Amino acid sequence: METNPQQQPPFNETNEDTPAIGGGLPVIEYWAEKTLSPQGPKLWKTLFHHSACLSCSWGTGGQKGGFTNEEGEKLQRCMKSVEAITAEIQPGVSTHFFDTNPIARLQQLSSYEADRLGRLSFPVILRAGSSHYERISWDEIYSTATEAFKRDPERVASYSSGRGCNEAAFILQLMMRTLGSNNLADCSDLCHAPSTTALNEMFGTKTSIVSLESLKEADCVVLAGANSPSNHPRLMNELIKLREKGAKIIIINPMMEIGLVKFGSPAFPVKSLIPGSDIASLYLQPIPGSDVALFVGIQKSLIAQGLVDRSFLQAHTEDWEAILEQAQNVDWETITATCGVSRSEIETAATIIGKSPRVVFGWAMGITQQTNGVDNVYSIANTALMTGNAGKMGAGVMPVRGHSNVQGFGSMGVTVKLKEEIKQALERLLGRPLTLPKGYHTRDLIEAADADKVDTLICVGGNLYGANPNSAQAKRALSKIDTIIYLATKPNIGHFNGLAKTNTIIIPVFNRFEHPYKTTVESGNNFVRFNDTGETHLKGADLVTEVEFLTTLADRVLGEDPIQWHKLSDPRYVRQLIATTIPGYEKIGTIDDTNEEFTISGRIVTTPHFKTPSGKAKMFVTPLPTLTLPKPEEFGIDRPERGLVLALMTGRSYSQHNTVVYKLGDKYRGMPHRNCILLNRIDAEKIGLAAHDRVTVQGDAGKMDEVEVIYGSVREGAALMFYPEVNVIFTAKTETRSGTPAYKRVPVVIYSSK
Ligand SMILES: Nc1nc2c(c(=O)[nH]1)N[C@H]1C(S)=C(S)[C@@H](COP(=O)(O)OP(=O)(O)OC[C@H]3O[C@@H](n4cnc5c(=O)[nH]c(N)nc54)[C@H](O)[C@@H]3O)O[C@H]1N2
Ligand SMILES: Nc1nc2c(c(=O)[nH]1)N[C@H]1C(S)=C(S)[C@@H](COP(=O)(O)OP(=O)(O)OC[C@H]3O[C@@H](n4cnc5c(=O)[nH]c(N)nc54)[C@H](O)[C@@H]3O)O[C@H]1N2
Ligand SMILES: [Mo]
Repeated sequence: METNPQQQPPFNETNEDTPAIGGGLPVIEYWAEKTLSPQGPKLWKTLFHHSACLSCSWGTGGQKGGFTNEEGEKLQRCMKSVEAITAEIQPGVSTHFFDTNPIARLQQLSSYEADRLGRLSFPVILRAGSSHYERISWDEIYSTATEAFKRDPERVASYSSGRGCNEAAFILQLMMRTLGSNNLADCSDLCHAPSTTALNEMFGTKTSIVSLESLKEADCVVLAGANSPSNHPRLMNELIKLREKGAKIIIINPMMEIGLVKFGSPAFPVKSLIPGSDIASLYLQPIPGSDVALFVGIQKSLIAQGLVDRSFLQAHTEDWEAILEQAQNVDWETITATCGVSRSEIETAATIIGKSPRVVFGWAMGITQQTNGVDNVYSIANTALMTGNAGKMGAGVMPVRGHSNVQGFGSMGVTVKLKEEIKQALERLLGRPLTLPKGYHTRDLIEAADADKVDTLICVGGNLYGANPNSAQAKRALSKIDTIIYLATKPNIGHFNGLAKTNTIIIPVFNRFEHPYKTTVESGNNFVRFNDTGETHLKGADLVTEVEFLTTLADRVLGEDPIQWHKLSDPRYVRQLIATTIPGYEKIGTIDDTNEEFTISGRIVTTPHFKTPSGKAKMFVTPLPTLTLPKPEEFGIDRPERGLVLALMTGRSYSQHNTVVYKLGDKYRGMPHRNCILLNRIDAEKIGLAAHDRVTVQGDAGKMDEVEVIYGSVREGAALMFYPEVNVIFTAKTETRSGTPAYKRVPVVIYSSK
């Protein structure tokens, strides 16, 4: 067990390269640089295009164009939007590029370099034994793909990443299920699956129960395990406005992220941009992976302070007695030793939460990417329920989602855990019962492929290779699959390292703002946006839409009976099917006539009646984790006495979107390039390291050398590195109920490279 903190938090010592606030002038400078560049006019046009932002799920794009959010508020485009669009409006990869660059050379490209190659604009294939990707005709693509999809359905799989549209997602799952496959792996398996699992059991719904409108009424927001200044910058505008109204913000994060302390928002140019606005009222820095202990501590203190809403628990929840009993019985010593946060700080948090009339609890990857991710979410929701903070305006539980349409993919049924209601609707559509095999989620897919159980894989976006832990295993597993088809807008390291045994095909697709027809996506706040048509800047490019590719393939593989796939190439018709299949999506059936974007019905809960069979929220006891780390000698290193073991949190830098790197450095953490490890000065000094020294960082699957030591405001015993590069060094443990890897508590040993 890790012991109580040797040093008292806050662990707020930063390095000389860290700015005083998050956001601020660099954001405007970046805007200016990009919008005044030769690509500027195209960028501006896209920024005003009426479509959901490509970056995160905190949705933009109301009725009035690309700059408004779901509440119709203006100036809702952040720098991440500019970054994402800039990457999409790059010139096309030249025809000769693939002819002149063998795959061996392409495999040397970094994630940053792969993205800089430009947009994919014609389909290519890498055949077994060939050294080069080469252009391929559509005829050959469809005949190869059709053969591949006629294999045993249990050996056919898909993976998807939440950038596509709802219409493509719906067709993907319909095609797979009509085939008889339930192998619908999705990036959400690596992401918010623990939230989906826990919320479904507790509230009978898999998504946030808080709307943007409701968030604005909160008196307190608890934000755990989320680096929102980077990853959901427009959530910061809400936090700024809430603090100004007098609301309290409690941040829970082992790393003191500068933008969560003070954030300068361009949306408020005078009052906030330069001085920065205060964000955190209270900043707690737990040991990575220990949030359950922290929340149980808060619950214990709520009981002691008489701040539990017992009448709410009695009237609207089930099994609440067991949760109170657990909190009462576990002793403070265990709680503080597990989470490393002092009792007085935990009590302060409890007082703020218990005395605030309306509290919203939000969280992201620091909570879900843990071996006990589902328990983490339970413990947060238990705390909300104990204080009556669910089922009213201004309160509730709010997973802060990832990709801009990841939630839409889940709603459309792209999941191995299909809702019974959708299953029945699909059966009506097919006119026959559906027997669904268990299905591979993302980690199971890699394991199955590695065990030679997969013949065919279609990847609708994403970077399956780069997103998974243990890159060597991912590469080996994918190489055992006969045919892999990648649908993508831009090349990435997965296209060069995630190669199939026989045929690897890359198909270039239109992105969201280029589609020749309208599409829809769903935000993390359960709002459905209706994206306008657009056009691509790629002259003479041979692109296809995901909808067209999938319907053509399904038509060839499955024929006309019972589904006339060619009819599904009309997205209006797909929307009508969605309206009758997907609960809460009724309004999509008429959206082409009404143009009315909408909030999905039944998702936002503002009265304490939940979608569980009893109508009550169900609570779950959350065992405290036992957090151990191996000893340096267990890593098998030469001189263990020189080694220091740390709990490594792996995640995103300021300038990347998942596996796609836009800029090499992270200026808000003072990390100048990708090959850095951020740790506490006290830890570094334990093994005689100084800032900027070079170390080897070793996990259970590999090591990285010459990693630069950067001091930062992370708690002692923890460290931070960037993915996808770091995925080379570890085999993550997987949360058993959700399948999500524990990317945020990776045991590593570091030692000097000298
Ligand atoms: N610009 C940009 N936007 C994005 C993305 C992107 O890559 N770039 N990715 C999108 C996607 S798919 C997702 S899922 C989201 C990701 O959004 P986040 O979840 O904000 O992203 P991460 O970088 O994974 O960082 C999570 C935070 O968790 C903290 N943390 C780590 N371990 C723990 C712990 O044990 N407890 C607690 N309480 N905190 C911990 C880390 O210090 C870090 O601040 O963002 C989405 N939006
Ligand atoms: N170590 C570590 N690993 C992690 C994480 C972590 O925190 N730490 N986070 C995990 C999380 S939360 C996630 S969500 C996954 C992300 O995993 P993925 O979603 O698989 O990866 P991305 O990097 O988002 O995929 C980017 C690619 O999508 C393609 N693309 C972009 N737009 C479109 C489009 O409109 N259509 C199509 N067809 N393709 C498009 C482009 O080719 C681009 O290169 O990574 C996971 N892996
Ligand atoms: Mo994600």
